Amino acid sequence: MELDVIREIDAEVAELIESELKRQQTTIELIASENFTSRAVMAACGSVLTNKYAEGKPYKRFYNGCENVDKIEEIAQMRAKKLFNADHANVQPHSGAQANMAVFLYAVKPGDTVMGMDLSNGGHLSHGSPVNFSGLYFDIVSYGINDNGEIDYDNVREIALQHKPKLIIAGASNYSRIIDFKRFKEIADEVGAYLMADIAHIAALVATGEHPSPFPYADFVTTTTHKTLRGPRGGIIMCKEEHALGIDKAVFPGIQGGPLEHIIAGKAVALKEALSDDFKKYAHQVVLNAKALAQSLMDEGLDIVGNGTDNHLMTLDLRKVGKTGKDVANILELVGITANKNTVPNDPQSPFVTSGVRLGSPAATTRGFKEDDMKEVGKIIAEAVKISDTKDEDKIKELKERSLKLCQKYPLYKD
Ligand code: DSN
Repeated sequence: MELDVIREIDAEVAELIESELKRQQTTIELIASENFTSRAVMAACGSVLTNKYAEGKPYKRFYNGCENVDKIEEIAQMRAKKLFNADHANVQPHSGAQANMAVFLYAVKPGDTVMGMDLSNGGHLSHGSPVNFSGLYFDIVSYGINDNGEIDYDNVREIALQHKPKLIIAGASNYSRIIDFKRFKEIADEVGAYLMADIAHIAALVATGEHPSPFPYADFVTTTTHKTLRGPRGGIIMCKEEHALGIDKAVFPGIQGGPLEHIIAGKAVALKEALSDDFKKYAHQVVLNAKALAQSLMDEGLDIVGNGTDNHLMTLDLRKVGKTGKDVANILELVGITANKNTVPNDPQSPFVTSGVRLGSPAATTRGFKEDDMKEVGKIIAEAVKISDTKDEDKIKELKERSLKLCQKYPLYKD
């Protein structure tokens, strides 16, 4: 229906959207940061709210005519606070990186020392990468993970004691173990640092009790809304009441102008969904499915960093089989599985090649996949790894049919 409306004006773009829909319907999505949001969320994002300017906060705007978006934004704030048990929520950040940037603007000054997880160890660009604002304007010290894929908290403490950061970031884009926020808080307190938890990846698990909450330990909690949380692309900052005013100012006018009220409406709808019992079951299944996939891959003789996972993701370590992440991610695409290459601890390959592939269960779980399906996915991946050099066409065809069969078992965006 929406496509017909677009097609009337722009057949070229309509065709590409249709083709993307088909790609999503017919491939197994294992990118750990992706998900399939509901039609209700998409409808909110595609609504008339896109027409409205609303700089400022609900009921304190710089534009008139905000009576509806005020209420919508307030609902989104209330739901975020309820879901995460937070004192304060700002739902305006356009993305997770923007949310992190606003915390930096509020909590530290250019040149101050900030400590985060190294990007190649599973951190995030906005946690101090030299090519990101965080690394360009702040003095960054990084911690990593050990060979078992775990944060070494004694080492984090040593680094913190040595460098006395003003802000410590606990959170990751590729970490498969439970994060000990209490331990991070003890370290932050010892050196007088603020603690920011970036729960972008594990948001749904935190919201449903599948992962311990960063509250009451963190001063600031940032998240995206589109990963495990299954909402529209965007960010949220939550914080203790004492920081509320400063964080709001950092978002606007600090780093953003007009909030995207259509996306905020999408966030409100997604947060309502996330408060449901069904979502609790979903988050639990996400973890069961990730564990089942990790086990299946290990049963097939492949290595997983840390020999398993406690959350929604894992990293396939290809060093033992002499393959690269780049080649394996590419062959997976040919057999109908989407994933991304990723470094493993002490990776001998460059970040453009890597020795690993990150795999996640959130999107497949939304489709309806259960443990047995993930077991079959593991088997398909293991077969694909074997042919990543030869690209045996018959085998590719066979594996692609097996992937498609799973997708057809769980139709997406059909009704
Ligand atoms: N790009 C996201 C991820 O894939 O984890 C992080 O922002």
